[in-house]
Amino acid sequence: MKTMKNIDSFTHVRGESLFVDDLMLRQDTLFGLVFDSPKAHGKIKSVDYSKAEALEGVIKIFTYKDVLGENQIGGIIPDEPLWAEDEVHFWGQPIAFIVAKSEAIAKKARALITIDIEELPVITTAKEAKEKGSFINAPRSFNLGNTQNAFTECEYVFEGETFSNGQEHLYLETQGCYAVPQENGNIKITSSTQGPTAVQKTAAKVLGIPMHKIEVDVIRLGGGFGGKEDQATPWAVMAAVAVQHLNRPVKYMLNRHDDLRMTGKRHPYSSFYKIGLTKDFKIKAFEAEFLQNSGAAADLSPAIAERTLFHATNSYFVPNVNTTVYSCKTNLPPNTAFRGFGGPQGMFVIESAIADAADKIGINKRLIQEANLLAENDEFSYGQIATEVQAQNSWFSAKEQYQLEQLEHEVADFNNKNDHYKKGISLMPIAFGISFTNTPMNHARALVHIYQDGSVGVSTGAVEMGQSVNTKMLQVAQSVLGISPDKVKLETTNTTRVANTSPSAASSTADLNGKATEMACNSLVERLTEVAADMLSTKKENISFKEDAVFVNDKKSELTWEALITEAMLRRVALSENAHYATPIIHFDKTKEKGHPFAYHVYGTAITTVTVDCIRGNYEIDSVKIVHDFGKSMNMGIDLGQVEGALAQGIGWMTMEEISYNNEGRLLSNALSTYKVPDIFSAPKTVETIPLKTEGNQMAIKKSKAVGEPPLMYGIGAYFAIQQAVKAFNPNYKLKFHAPFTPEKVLMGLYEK
Ligand code: LUZ
Ligand code: MOS
Repeated sequence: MKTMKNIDSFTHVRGESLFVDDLMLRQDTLFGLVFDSPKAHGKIKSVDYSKAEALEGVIKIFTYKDVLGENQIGGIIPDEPLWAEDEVHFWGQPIAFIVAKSEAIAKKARALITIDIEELPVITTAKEAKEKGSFINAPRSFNLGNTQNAFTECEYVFEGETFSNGQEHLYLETQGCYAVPQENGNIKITSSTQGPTAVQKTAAKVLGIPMHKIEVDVIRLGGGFGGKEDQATPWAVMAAVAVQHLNRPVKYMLNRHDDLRMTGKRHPYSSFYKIGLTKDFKIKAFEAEFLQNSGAAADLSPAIAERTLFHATNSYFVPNVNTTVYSCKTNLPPNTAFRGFGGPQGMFVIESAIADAADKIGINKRLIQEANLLAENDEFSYGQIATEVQAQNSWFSAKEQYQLEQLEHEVADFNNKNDHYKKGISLMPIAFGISFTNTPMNHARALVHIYQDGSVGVSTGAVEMGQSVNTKMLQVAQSVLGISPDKVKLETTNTTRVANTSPSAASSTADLNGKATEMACNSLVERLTEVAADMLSTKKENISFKEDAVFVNDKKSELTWEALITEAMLRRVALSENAHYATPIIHFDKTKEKGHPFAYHVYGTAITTVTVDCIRGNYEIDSVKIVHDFGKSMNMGIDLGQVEGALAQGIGWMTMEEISYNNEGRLLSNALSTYKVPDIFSAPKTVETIPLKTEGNQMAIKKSKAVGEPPLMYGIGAYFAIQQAVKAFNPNYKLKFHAPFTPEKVLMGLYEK
């Protein structure tokens, strides 16, 4: 397999790639630091800044009083102040922004601030919030058929409860920004954000100035995973406020502790399900109530809640569905986007319901899964008709290519022969919808310049965050123009070159920005074709561009790319092009909760095998064997990296990453000593990925398929494989659906009576 390397790999391995923290600073640069709430809920009686302000080197301490525009950063719902005014709603909520001559001074100053808070009752769980009627917005429901009637016709009906915990993004690069004053009150912000336009728009609103006065530039991110879709914004805006007042550059990089404490995470969910099956194991009806722990402000919670409903039946066809989600307002930091965006939380519930049903009926879970896989023209609960479905294809090809029955045999055999180690095996199918569920967000633009020496610069709205989107954009430009990769450069993501962008999110960045790049390059090709046809005295239809040259009737001519560009310049042909792409077909009607929100779905199946140490309760993931629908992958190396990375992240979420807040709303897992993420020892011993042979999708770039988020949900398989192993050791174990399945919980399950 030979694919183009990530174009950043050379500078990455040499440590030369630039991130916010690597920027050369202007000499007069100042350093910011947030003073945040030491309580989860209360009224601010007083704050004493006098000692901090008196400290040598402290320039100014900013609060909501210094906001000249609106003290408001809420994206979907305006319910979040940049700085707290008279109340605090979560531990870690920003109250003030200290600007000093050095980070060390700012830190010293922070310790000198005293605050008096009159404490109010703290809610940390979604269930408690629901009991108290504390919600972000109205609940949403997706319905299909009639579940009440359907349950009466079912042979089996089971009900139960699940919980899945939050997850820390743990991007290698913490949140940060550098804001620099320009002339006339303009400000340039370099930010580690997935959403440059969100930063620009929010900064303009808070500062009370037009958007054109704010330029946001993004070089690349050291990881985002959703954590920088919305939550890169406040730090950048605070720095911009300081620049507005001081007319000096301000830098703010969060240290890891501050980042962990002050930022939101994946949403924990408490859920209830009711599943009804016929005697041949068809899921006839499914009901679920999802309680999303949204935290103290909306952030992206309503959109995430919506995606939970979209994925509540995973890759199964269920004719009668009734699902409701509540965004529950609690006193935790506002939870936010995280790879999968509520989808994984939804899928965990139906997989739990199926496991529960299988256990109680006394059959293998996979028999129920297999009996219900989506087929062509099946209807999702939200009205979209499934087409080009690969649910059964991926399932059965995983079964065959990995010889599932043999694997199951080996597990059973191992379990017969071993008393203190037990193995478990599970299958995890996925179907993940591609597009922002909020239809108006599905657009992107690209700006392509051909310079007069034939080299090319490409700007798009895509943010490079390690997913290699820039490499894919380069491949698009280079292949459409028929030139070698080294002729193309990807520019930074900048709001002055590509405006009004949607964040790089929803697995859609390469599709949306790639299509725009393709369109811009096609327009350039069209124009250059005319020049070439004229120069070579042939018809336009005979011309094509390949190998840095002009081809006539598929034969290389004398005319090189460079010579063509030189001539095009002399003829005053425009060598720049801007293109706009908006995903066709998709639509959604929220008043009916029906429509066709997704351009397409990504499918796949993973087989996970684990070994549990039944003395200690710890476990190893032996192998994960995947059949994944890449479409016609543009770059297999990059796409395999996405599958493996997402899988590791999914396994971490399901098995070991345990976010913990105490009853007062204080984050206990506030360091990597108390928050365990997968390392090389907890990674699966082997991961195999076989690409499903499919046509690919027209709606995706170059008939590939989006790959960023879908494979995360393969990690859910680890939960159920461990559960099987526990059950093999202890037949009395009652299935619980409470993720992560940590070694402590495994141990309790192994010895439960
Ligand atoms: N972000 C967003 C997302 O704003 N809308 C979405 O539908 C979405 N889906 C996945 C990940 N991020
Ligand atoms: Mo997202 S969860 O920023 O794709």
